[in-house]
Amino acid sequence: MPVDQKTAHSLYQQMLVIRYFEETMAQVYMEGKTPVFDIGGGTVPGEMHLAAGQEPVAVGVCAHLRSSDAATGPHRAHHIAIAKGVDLKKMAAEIFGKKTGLGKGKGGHMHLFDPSVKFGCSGLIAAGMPPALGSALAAKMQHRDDIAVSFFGEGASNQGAFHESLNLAAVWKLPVVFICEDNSYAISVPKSLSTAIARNSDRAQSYGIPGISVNENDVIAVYEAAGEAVSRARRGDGPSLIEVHTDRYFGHFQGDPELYRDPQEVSRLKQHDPIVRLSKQLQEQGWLTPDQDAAIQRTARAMVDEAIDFARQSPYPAPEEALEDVFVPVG
Ligand SMILES: Cc1ncc(C[n+]2csc(CCOP(=O)(O)OP(=O)(O)O)c2C)c(N)n1
Ligand SMILES: [Mg+2]
Repeated sequence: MPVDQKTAHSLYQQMLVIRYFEETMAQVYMEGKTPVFDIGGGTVPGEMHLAAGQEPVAVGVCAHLRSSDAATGPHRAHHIAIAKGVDLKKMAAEIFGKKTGLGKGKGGHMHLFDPSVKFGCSGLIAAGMPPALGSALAAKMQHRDDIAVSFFGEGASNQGAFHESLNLAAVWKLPVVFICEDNSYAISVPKSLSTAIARNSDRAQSYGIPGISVNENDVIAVYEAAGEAVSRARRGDGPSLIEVHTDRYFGHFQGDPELYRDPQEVSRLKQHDPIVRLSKQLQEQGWLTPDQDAAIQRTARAMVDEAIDFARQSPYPAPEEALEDVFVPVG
């Protein structure tokens, strides 16, 4: 499915929104956590996993989705939420722990949930895979042509839930697309130390479903591969697995000393930055003027600034609301 000019502009803008959001979060997160790193302190207490560099995966896939399609993500999921259409202001407020957030500030950055666009994520790796199957099964039983997409990291591909989900989706021919984001690391563990084969997409064959490997961190390549898999799922031909080789620019979490990788690695990766590359490519083919480029960048920046301001200005939940909207053990 080749990309047209309007879609290309939209892919570009969404990648910029994600990049600006993640870069802004990296700064906001450090407020109140210095001089000695205090993970519980500051504007955004707790862990923070950012996805700058991985924009092509979420954006290239979600461009094919409707709000009635489901998408599940892991602990690193801001990019997927944004690409799936989650409200940026409510998402920022949730990350800040504010009452105006998606989960009234009680989920935080790893537990973003938005039923209006059928998006959810979880801090447990591979835990989004079975619920994606559930959503796909519901669509199939109700004769809707909605699908479900499950995003997870290459580290999660060694979890039992990965294998069980692929098998069940294949046996029941469910409308699911599995997206493995291979960013080369699971925390500090390189893929070569955790996985005996080079490509997780090869595992699809053992479940009798198509496995596709996208070797470049490129939004157009992802868009084209995902288009095929989404159409296949929508027309009732069953699941597919797509693995994308992508790049993580920040540490596993903010505050990660990253002793497991060469300090020059990220600057080398950034030489092939997918956002810069797309802008250049579109300009060269006459699809983007410098003025249009500047306008798209301004719009993306304004969206992020507005969301962060909204989150800052929103109130915290009141202490007496602490037990509302949460599961409380009985007895
Ligand atoms: C079930 C489970 N086991 C262990 C962890 C701890 N953990 C958090 S992230 C992570 C690595 C995930 O690696 P990958 O799937 O490649 O995702 P990435 O962080 O690279 O996006 C682990 C082991 C967890 N959150 N859930
Ligand atoms: Mg990984």
